[in-house]
Amino acid sequence: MKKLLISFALLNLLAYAASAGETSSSGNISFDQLLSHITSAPAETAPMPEPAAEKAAFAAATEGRYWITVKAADSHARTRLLEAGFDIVEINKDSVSGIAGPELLAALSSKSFMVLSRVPLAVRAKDFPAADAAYHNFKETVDLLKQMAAANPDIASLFSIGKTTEGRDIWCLRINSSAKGEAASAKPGALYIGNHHAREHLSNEVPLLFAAWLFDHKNDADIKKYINTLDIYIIPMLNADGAEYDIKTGSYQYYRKNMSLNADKSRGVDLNRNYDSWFCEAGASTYPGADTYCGPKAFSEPESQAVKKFIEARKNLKTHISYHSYASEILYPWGGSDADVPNEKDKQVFIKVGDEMGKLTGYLSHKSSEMYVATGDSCDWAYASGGIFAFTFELEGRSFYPGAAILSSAVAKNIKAAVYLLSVTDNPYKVLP
Ligand code: 0X9
Ligand code: ZN
Repeated sequence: MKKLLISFALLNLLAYAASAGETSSSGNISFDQLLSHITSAPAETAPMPEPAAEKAAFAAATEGRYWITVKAADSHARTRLLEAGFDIVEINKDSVSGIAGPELLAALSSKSFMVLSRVPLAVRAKDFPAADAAYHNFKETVDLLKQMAAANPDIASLFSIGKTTEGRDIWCLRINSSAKGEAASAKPGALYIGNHHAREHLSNEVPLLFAAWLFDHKNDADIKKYINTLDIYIIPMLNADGAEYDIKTGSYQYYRKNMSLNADKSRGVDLNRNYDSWFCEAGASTYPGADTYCGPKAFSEPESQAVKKFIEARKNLKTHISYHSYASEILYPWGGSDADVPNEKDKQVFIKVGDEMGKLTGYLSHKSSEMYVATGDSCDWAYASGGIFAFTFELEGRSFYPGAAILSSAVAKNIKAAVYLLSVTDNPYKVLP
């Protein structure tokens, strides 16, 4: 129902914009129009009262699951918790919080972790904002990508980098004034990926709306220069299967992983534990049912395989952001080891570029492993294998489902950081004194 209403609202918006002559000269729906659609919350997109069937589905999905807080004094304790299969969602001074079902609760207690509090998930969920129709599901994401590519044929192209577990295309929007599609380019490249994790829907919106903003601003002097001299790739929804599963019933499922069927018939591999960087050595679980399950082997998953092939085929890539949520943090390698990256110049670039993007977003920039050591993450692999200056952005919010009201400010500040990354992509070492 919601999806129909969104399409209707967007059609109305487009019709209005066209009649008022407000579409950009290219005929593209503009970034401002997308944002005003989000912020004005027209009557058609107002949340519908939850029907009984949806309430029942939500109750079933959350039954026996709790929002728990567990004592954990430092990053090492946090790593042990990840290894027990606990997906850390929030980090507090001496504790962490996240979601646990009965099996995990039993495992935590057998390993002597101290559970400080537990709140049934359904109770907590009632606090979440419901007016999220402005977020883009898979079809809406693909439609918008196609529309942007079609409206900007001189600088944009769209292609699939592979299929997900369930056979959806993993779409990549490329912005480059000369090379199109999968053609090689010698221009320095920047890569933005969203939605490794299913329920982190804001991490699709940020790169998607960044693309819309770039097209809107393609004639600004600095943006024009980046479009003419760089090779820009935006893959907003890597884990489309998981993202769709998370919203399928109309009620959020708190789902993190992809949709692989595991050997024990459980669902899903944590894609951000499946890359070949100290695979499954720390901060990941070998138990298939766990939220931090690393998979049977590195790159066992079609989604991480697609990213591997994509990056390995493009030696021109210099910079990268992988979007996640939520912590308001910018993280750089290593994440799989307490050590700093061994190359001192690279380390200084990570610190400087991270700090600059931190100033633009208000996020805290620091080494990934200071949050917790977790191996197999995409940015460690991208840096180790391709020398790419790869940053994990933990976007803002106070939950995985922060509501539509957060979109305009989160997107605006992250556009600044994403543009800053473009400004150093020609030569990231130029930030050094
Ligand atoms: O655990 C993750 O994959 C990321 N956090 S999230 O809540 N989005 O799941 C953080 C990845 C940071 N990388 C490491 N610490 N290795
Ligand atoms: Zn994530």
